[in-house]
Amino acid sequence: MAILPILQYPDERLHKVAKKVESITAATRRLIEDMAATMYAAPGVGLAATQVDVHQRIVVIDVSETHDDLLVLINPELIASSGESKCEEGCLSVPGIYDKVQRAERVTVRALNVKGELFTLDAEGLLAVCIQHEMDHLMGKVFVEHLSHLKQVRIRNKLKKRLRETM
Ligand code: GNR
Ligand code: NI
Repeated sequence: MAILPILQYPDERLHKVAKKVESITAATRRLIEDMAATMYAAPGVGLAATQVDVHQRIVVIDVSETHDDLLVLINPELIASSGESKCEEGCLSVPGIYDKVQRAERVTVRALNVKGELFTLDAEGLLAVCIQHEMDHLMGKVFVEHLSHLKQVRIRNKLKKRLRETM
């Protein structure tokens, strides 16, 4: 298992749109293992392949406190959503920035698991937020893009400044 480097906003590659996984191969399974290791090491509750510069529709999530409930979503599709909730979000690609984002309260997602089996999942709470956050990544969208333009400019400047200071 390997810990993969996570792209940091603003990086153009975070805006690439991921492609559907056509077949789940040994390389796919390896990537998923590495993504899980990277998420747990960060630590984070989710990671989209986009964040590790792989532009395929693959997501790993674990919102359990014990870090032993890995959810793998391959080619996830949102088939239903309802309600509204505003929750404070953060992102491994936007370190140190937290802000509230309006999302659906409940979602139903359909995806393939690692074995290539189709399954459907109903989610609410943090899991529902996380699924929507990760599916945004697959579409090239980072959570800060849900915020006002002024906030986005401030976040970009702050991160660029921080990047300069650590060089
Ligand atoms: O670790 C993460 N925590 C989190 C908290 C609230 C809403 C979404 C998230 S996802 C984030 C990990 C990440 O960046 N996934 O893309
Ligand atoms: Ni994120």
